[in-house]
Amino acid sequence: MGPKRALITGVTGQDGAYLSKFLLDQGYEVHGLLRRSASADVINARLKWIGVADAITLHDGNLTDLSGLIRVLEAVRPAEVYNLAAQSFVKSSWQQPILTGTVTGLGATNMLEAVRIVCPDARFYQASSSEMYGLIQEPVQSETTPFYPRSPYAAAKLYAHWMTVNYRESFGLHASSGILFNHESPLRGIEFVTRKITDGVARIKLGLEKKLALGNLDAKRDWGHARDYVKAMWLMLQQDKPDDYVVATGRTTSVRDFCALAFSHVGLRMEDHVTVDERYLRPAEVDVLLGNGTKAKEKLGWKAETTLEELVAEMVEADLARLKRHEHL
Ligand code: NDP
Ligand code: GDR
Repeated sequence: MGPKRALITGVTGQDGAYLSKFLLDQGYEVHGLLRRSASADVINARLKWIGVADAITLHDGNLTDLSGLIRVLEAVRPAEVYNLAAQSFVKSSWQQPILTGTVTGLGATNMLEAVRIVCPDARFYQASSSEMYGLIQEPVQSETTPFYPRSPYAAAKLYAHWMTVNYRESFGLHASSGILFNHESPLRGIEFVTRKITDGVARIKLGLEKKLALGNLDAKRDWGHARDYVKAMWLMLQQDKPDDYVVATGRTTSVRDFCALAFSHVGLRMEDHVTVDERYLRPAEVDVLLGNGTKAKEKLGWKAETTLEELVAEMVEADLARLKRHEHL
């Protein structure tokens, strides 16, 4: 018997890079779905940064194209499928609600269908999100907290989440849904607030910029490190029974406090540099998220290993190093 084979959709994203590295370290043969782009030179930048670009096999495909997904699954025959691909930027989802619904929502159904048709014994992971809690119905959110999505993105994720549950219950798929709270890293997309802040701090420290314009500084998020969170995804698929799990740190922090931490890491004060620009406000906001990860701790033996302070330091240092090398990611 050869090594276990995994297929990751969204392999070129933040989590795709960390999960690829994690699975390769576990001895897996890793395959990824690659959405074709004219900018082929930058598309696997994260995989290169983390050092796995040459170790994984990429297959052309798109979540919106069921027949292509079927062909990829027929070629790979994976034991585990991680569905990480999505239009994942909440703010863009108001500008592109139909695309977001098609990729983030129906795309997951396409993947479930492809698995059901080609390899129904494969284990399936769906990247669900704390955004599904939206206008929170309980101060601390667990697997039993009712959902209240507040964006086209969150509504699409909720549909994908319930389809995952539905395919598990209807067809007996080993399909699990990880309700992951925000997780960040040096590989976070530049448009998300944490990376925008650490990149901005590094630019200001190096004298490349003077100001950093942000939106709602009062929003609070439960922020962890992507490196820790991909391990939880894998642990879910190692369980005898598929299930849904909240993955969170149990600590919530405002954008303002995250920002203050990042500026103080380089000896600067955020008050001297941060401005508020209403272009970055959203039509509807998710004010606060805070996860209860007790089930993941008890059943998976998982807990966050990186503190917020360590995360901020790692991200700021990575952006300083990247800018000094004139590299962009
Ligand atoms: P990213 O935005 O970094 O990555 C998204 C990935 O999806 C990219 O590889 C992107 O490809 C791919 N993709 C987008 N559209 C398509 C498509 N039509 N067909 C195939 N691939 C496509 O997200 P993250 O790594 O941060 O997150 C991974 C998943 O987890 C996402 O589903 C996200 O919504 C979800 N999630 C993330 C959380 C977080 O805090 N990071 C928390 C909870 C859930 P390309 O590189 O070509 O753009
Ligand atoms: P989020 O992440 O919407 O939680 O979704 P994001 O970092 O975009 O926003 C977090 C909070 O910060 C506030 N904010 C700003 N956000 C951005 N992007 N830019 C700004 O300038 C800014 N200023 C303040 C936002 O209003 C918001 O309250 C992420 C994504 O990874 C989703 O795919 C994932 O599902 C959830 O996390 C969990």
